[in-house]
Amino acid sequence: MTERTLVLVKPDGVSRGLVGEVISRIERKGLKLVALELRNVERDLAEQHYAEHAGKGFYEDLLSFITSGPVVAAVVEGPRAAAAFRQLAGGTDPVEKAATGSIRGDFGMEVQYNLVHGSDSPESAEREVKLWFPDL
Ligand code: DAT
Ligand code: MG
Repeated sequence: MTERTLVLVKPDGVSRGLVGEVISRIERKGLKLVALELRNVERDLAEQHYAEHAGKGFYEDLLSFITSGPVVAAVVEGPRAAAAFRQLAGGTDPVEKAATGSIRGDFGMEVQYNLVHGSDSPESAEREVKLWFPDL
């Protein structure tokens, strides 16, 4: 059973010139790109995307950050795509949780600036793909 997941290269990843690096890792892993777009994120989309974090201490900073500059949004497909990309991304904290060899482990220093987003389950992926790419 193939599966789709939503990947974002967040504003820090785009401004640091790591889009190609992230896409290259997705392709080398064996995942397939089915949509890819550079876009500015409206506050409304950011709120819906991060709805599960509403009310948390870092929520406002998270929304400011994700709307601060262009992101690259992608839909990636393959068997267990959500888990496969989460493995490529590494844990949320680039220093304490992300292994060396992962995107966050190799390029990140701070939780807030951890470069990429990947849906955390097939169910989240379905919701997020619909949200970002309603016509797909
Ligand atoms: P992930 O992006 O690994 O799915 P998450 O869903 O728990 O992590 O959080 C979403 C984003 O919010 C995360 O990528 C970075 C930010 N974030 C999470 N925990 C944070 C914290 N304690 N302080 C600051 N930012 C945080
Ligand atoms: Mg998450």
